[in-house]
Amino acid sequence: MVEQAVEQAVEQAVEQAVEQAVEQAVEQAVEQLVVDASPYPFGFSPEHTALLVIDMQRDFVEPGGFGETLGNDVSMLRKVIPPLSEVLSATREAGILVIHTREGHLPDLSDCPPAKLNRGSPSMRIGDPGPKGRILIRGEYGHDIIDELAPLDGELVIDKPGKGSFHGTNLGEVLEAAGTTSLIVTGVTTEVCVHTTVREANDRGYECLVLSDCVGSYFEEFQRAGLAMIAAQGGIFGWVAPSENYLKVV
Ligand code: TIU
Repeated sequence: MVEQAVEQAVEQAVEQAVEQAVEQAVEQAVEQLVVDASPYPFGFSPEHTALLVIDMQRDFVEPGGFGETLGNDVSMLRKVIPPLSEVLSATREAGILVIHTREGHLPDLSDCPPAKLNRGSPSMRIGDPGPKGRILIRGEYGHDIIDELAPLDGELVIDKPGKGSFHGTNLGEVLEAAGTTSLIVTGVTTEVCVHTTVREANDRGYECLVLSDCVGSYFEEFQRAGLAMIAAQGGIFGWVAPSENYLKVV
C-alpha cells in the first residue's frame, strides 16, 4: 500500500515537473526572437527591445549641413535610407519601441563645449548660417530628421548635445521606464555617433545588435573597421547582422 502511494506521488510529481518545464520552454520560445548575427545568434524579446535610429538628420545626410562643412561626401550616407525605411516599417508593425535621436545644440550654444565648437577647420562652424539654417542648431530645418525617416506622432525623439545618445540626455531613464534591455541600433555615422552610443549602451548593460546596412560612414574603411570592432573578441560591444536577418524574424 505504502509503496503504491509513494509510486503514485512520485509519478504525479514527475508529470507536474515535466508539464511546467514544457510550458516554460514554450513561453521562452514565443518571447525570444533570434537573429542570425556575428559573432553568434542574437536573441531578444520584442517587448524589452527598442530600435534606435541615430541622427538621420539633413545636417549629416544632405548637402549644406554639418557633415559637408567637415569636408565629407554626404552622398555616402544615403544608401542607408532604403534598408532603414524597411526596418523602421517592420519594427513599427511589430509594436517594438522606436526612438530617434538628433545631434545638435541650443541656439545660444550654451550646451556646446568650446572644444567641440572650435575643433578643426570646417568651412562653417556650429551655429553659422548655412543653406538649411544654422548649422547643427535645434529647431533649424537642417537639424531635423530627413523626410524619408520622419518620426511618427508619439515616437520619441531625443535631442543630444554629444556623439553618444546617453550623454546629456534622458535616454537611460526612458529605456529603464520601458523595461528595455536590448537595442537594435541604426543610423549615422558608424564610427562616430553609432559607435559612441553602442559603447555607452554596452557599459550600461544593454545588448546591442547593429544592423550593418542601416548604419553608414563617410569612409568605407571606417565602416568596415567600425562594424568589425563591435563583433570582435566574442562580441566585445555587441552583435552585427544585415537587416535582412532582422527582417526575417521580426
Ligand atoms: N562627423 C561624423 O562622422 N559624425 C558626427 O559628427 N555625428 C554623428 O555621427 N551623428
